[in-house]
Amino acid sequence: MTALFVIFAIFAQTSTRMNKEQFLLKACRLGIIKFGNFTLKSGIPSPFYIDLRPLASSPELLKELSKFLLNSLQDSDFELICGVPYAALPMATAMSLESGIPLIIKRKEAKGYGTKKMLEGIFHEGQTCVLVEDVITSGKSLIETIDEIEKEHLKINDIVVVLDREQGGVALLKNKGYKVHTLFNISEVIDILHKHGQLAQEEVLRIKNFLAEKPEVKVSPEKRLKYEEKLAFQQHCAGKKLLKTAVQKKSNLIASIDVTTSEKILELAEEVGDNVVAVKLHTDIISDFSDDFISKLKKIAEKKNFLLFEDRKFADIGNTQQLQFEKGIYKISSWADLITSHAIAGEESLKVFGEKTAVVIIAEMSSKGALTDEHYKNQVVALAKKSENVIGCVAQSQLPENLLLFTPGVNLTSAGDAKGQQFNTPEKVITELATDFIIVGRGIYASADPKASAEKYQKAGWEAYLCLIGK
Ligand code: S5P
Repeated sequence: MTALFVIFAIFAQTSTRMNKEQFLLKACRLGIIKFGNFTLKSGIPSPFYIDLRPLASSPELLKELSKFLLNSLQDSDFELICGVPYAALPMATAMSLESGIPLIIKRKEAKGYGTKKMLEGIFHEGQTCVLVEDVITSGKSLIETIDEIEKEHLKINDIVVVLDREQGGVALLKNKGYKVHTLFNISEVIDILHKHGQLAQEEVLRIKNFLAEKPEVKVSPEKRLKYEEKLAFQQHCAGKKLLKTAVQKKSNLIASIDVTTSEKILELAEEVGDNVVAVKLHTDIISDFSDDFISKLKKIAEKKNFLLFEDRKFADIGNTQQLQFEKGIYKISSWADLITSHAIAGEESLKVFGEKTAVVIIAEMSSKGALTDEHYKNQVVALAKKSENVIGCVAQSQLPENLLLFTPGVNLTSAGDAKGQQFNTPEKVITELATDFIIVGRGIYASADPKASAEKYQKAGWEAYLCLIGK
């Protein structure tokens, strides 16, 4: 019997069951959601705290929950059920009992003896397995579980989640190609509780404001993903190339060659090319820009294996940005692997850059008194997550893991300039912000020996990264 048939049969006989809303109200009486001021494991404050484990102590609700979860999988077919340990284990078990579909058990740690298996139960290669999770936040723990299950050659297409905290996890998994079915999201829960007089208006507003800010789960820097792991999430071809280059060259350095003649740029690109993943330009400061210059630079980029990054910081309506990107003397679209853009003109304005060029949007600026405050940054990040051609942001603080972080304002010997620039060391931005790429301008091109300086920044950046990932 297929999963589809079983699920249909369960619902055909249960027309008198409680609805989702009634279920939630009953479940809340078990204390599964608390409101107040909490600090999550990740260190961020939260006005609510969710713990679905008490549901396991109510056979009635657990059984009901399993039916809801199975119902949300009506259009999916699967041969096995697996819960993410520990909170989802009773849920997965109940789903298995309800549907007759076999359960497999994922261990949190491998046994220290015997078979050292991570998956227990009876299964065979190629079977499809649905994954059950209680609460989804960043999606990171789910991805770890998926990896371990896929290592056993089982196929995961669908993931069913009881509650989505609306903090990026669902998008992350969808980006990776999984179908995510969620029973509730936190906004819906808040609305239901308010409707039934269980949550005061001020509390609703406080929580909605918190959700609108989209506070991201901060990855504690020591838990940052490696470049190889980020490669697995990366959808954009230029983003992939950038990450691959970082691994191949053991470098997270982008040299910003802000000099004004083509000859000097070509000379510096030759000198520092081996040490960098990308060369960043401001083409509009070049006094003798020509197509010939670009073709020579492209050849160096190919030879030395780095990407070309135009720091145009577009900030106009889509139509104008498109003209600036494709036309004029620079014809940026014809050669740039990466570009920077502000997001000030909104989501649509970013679409004009097409699919080939990766866009890095400016979330925070490094200069003193910049107007890019936290509220602005959060809005830019939310937009970055939605836009397919955006691979990350320029910022001075952490980003969600699925966005790449580019940090300028990096210098080993200076704290700033007289025009507002503020500098940090590579160690600081990598260990404290988990920056993916450091952008260095004057620290390299204005030094007495740019080649030696590029080597120094490459080494400092890579060593700080290795230290962070524990190597
Ligand atoms: O916030 C920012 C964003 C950027 S892209 N702060 C910056 O400094 N940049 C760019 O990084 C800036 O335009 C310049 O090209 C480079 C920093 O150069 P440096 O000489 O100050 O290291």
